[in-house]
Amino acid sequence: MDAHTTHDAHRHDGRRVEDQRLITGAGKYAADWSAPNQLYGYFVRSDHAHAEIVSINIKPALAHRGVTHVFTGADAVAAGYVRVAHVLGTPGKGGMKACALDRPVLAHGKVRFVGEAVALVVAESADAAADAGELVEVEYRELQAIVNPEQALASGAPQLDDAVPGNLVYETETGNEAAVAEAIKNAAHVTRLKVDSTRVTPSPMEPRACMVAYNPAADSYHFNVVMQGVTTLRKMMSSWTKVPEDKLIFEALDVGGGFGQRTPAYPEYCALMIAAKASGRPVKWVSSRVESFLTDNHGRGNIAEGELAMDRDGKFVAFRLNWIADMGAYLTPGSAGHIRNTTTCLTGVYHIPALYALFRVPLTNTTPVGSYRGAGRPDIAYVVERFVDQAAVELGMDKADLRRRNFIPPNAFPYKTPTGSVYENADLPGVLSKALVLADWAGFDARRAQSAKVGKLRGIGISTVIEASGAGNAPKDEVEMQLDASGTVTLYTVSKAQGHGHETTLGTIVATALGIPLEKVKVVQCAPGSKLEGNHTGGSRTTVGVGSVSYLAAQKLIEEGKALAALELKLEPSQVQYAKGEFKSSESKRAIKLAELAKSRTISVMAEGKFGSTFPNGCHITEVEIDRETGASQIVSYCAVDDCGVVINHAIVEGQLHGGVVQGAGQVFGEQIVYDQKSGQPLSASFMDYIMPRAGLVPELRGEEHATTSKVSPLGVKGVGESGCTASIPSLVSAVLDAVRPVGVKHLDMPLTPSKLWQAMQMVK
Ligand code: MCN
Repeated sequence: MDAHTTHDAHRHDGRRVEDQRLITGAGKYAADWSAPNQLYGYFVRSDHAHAEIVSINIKPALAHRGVTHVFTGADAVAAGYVRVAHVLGTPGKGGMKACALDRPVLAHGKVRFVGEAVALVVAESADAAADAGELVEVEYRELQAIVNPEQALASGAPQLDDAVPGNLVYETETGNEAAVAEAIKNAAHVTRLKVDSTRVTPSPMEPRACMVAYNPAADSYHFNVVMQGVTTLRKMMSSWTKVPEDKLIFEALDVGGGFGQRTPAYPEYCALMIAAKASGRPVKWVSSRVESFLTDNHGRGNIAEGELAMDRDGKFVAFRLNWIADMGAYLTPGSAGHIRNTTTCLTGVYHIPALYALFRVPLTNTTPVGSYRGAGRPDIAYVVERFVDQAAVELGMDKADLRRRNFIPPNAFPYKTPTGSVYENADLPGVLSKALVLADWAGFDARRAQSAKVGKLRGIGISTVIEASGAGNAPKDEVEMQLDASGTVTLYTVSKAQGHGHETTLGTIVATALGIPLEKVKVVQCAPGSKLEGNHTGGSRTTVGVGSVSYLAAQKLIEEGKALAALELKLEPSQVQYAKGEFKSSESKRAIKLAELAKSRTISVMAEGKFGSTFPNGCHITEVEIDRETGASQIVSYCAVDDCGVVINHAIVEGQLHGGVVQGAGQVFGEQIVYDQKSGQPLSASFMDYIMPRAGLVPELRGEEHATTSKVSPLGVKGVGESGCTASIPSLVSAVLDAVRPVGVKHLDMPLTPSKLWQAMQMVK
């Protein structure tokens, strides 16, 4: 039976088993954890973008009622908590090593962005800690700040740190520069463009929170914290603090959104360790939303400029990019991902023989940038698709035709890209054709004319994208499966859902493989102290990785069960068959149920696997209407055709796409982190001035699946968690530009707010 049929045979009705708990307020999030005798932490934060710390006076704060301790950068340095791990480890251009600045968990000597933690006040109540925080006196000597990544790299820019010459943290390149230069010189047409994948903040619903308790007997630390899985967090915390990994124990039950931002270690967690150890009591901190804006890693923040060259027939011959990846004041573990994920799909879904890209990472006085839903994937898809759209306009060609003409043909898979990635499989023309029909591409002119009658500008947008899912940094993905006397199968993982419905989907994989009801499967994620290895939930890899090993574990349980049943039946294991929770043999009248096997002892099996990348892909076609009088846009049609391989749960996949699409639309139409260019002060640090998408932004999403089965996973699955984000951004920008192009607006960067569109239309009047 192939993977597809297996899953269709036992398809769950789509309802998520975790929802009853989550929507009735029975979830337990990080701030819900409390411990007897706990203290409360409050962080005093820098209000300067770049300054020397001349002095800190903590005495008035210490004297405040209820305050037990105040910690500063000196304590962080004394603890040795100064060097955060990052993974920009591969030598860059000319063998360059990344100039990663030390990052004490409480600023020491200097502050480098607004919001950086300077002191931790610990008190008997959260209010006392916050009030005393106001009494910490920090004297700063302000230094010139740079928040604009291009200005940071410009010649003559002020040097932000002696350790980072020219403010260039890292530079790397890929491809063949000479071949590209030659191809561009000889090309029939060259499209030139500069696009900005704007800096945004992921904004999960649940703000960061962390409670740390120190156990002196074991010299260990227990964390209740928002997270996306244990492995990356534990490694980073250990490397920052030098506390061995097995002394760091993490616990979370529910997590209210992560989007990559909840993966890494943050300085606050390490500072709380200092406090918990010094006070001998658990210390709890819950972030405010303003702190989230200032200190949770931001996302995107890329500027790309380049050329796409083509021959007389519109066939792409070369692509050159000059890419600036703003990673802020300090590197984060997500920093490398931004470049790696971008490079993996640098030519998108197209066959482009010659390629060269230069990536530069500047030092700026801004919040660090980390992974955000796609972590480089939406950025490169956006850039490539903008180039292709612009080329179609310049050549006077249909946007869909130009894409089809340049697609990697189905028979070229597995396809090795110029950067060395191997795309496993895809049916790009099939996906496109399905989407064109679904969206009634051919009927657009009539709809545009209809909109014009009511004074609206209508535009159609398209994106055809591919991205990597699966793989991961962990040496392997591992799960444990236990069968108990009640017949319940419990699956243990070290990945952690943040709203994805893994209790349902991983449970479904196991229930399907064992032929038992989903109610008989329990999924336990990140049990404290678990010794399992595995990737965190991110990179849309949980289904490919953890899902696949869960399936393998079920197969092992069946094999082990056959051996045990054979003993009971006095037969050979090969004489025993298994189906739907029962072991039977034609040699015996007796059937043994799973539960019976475990009546005297819990049966446990482990499974592991290492999975490579799978490549989900899709085509999203969107239509917008723009009001000429106000510049307001409305999405009037959203059609998505996606290939995420075999689907485990159709409702969850649709939900994932919808969520991703809305996040993409948020970036396109409103979200943007803005800094004052002179002072470096953030100007969008609350939902008053940071425009989150509202429920009405994206109308009904019409979607269809177009699966090609992955061979990387025994389940045939590819990831889907980031697909909506990756495809929506280029498609929606394409639609808006298509709408305003007839009135003379040729190019705009996100966010496409009403005022920006209105102003652009006024300028060309
Ligand atoms: N799925 C499926 N069939 C497939 C592929 C996936 O049924 N062929 C299901 C999965 O089993 C899972 C969900 O869809 O329940 C997403 O699966 P997958 O693509 O494997 O991605 P991950 O579970 O690893 O999730 C990570 C991905 C990323 S990288 C971000 S960021 C993101 C996202 O998912 N953050 C999210 N979706 C999110 N959804 C919520 N609610 N909250 C977040 O923080």
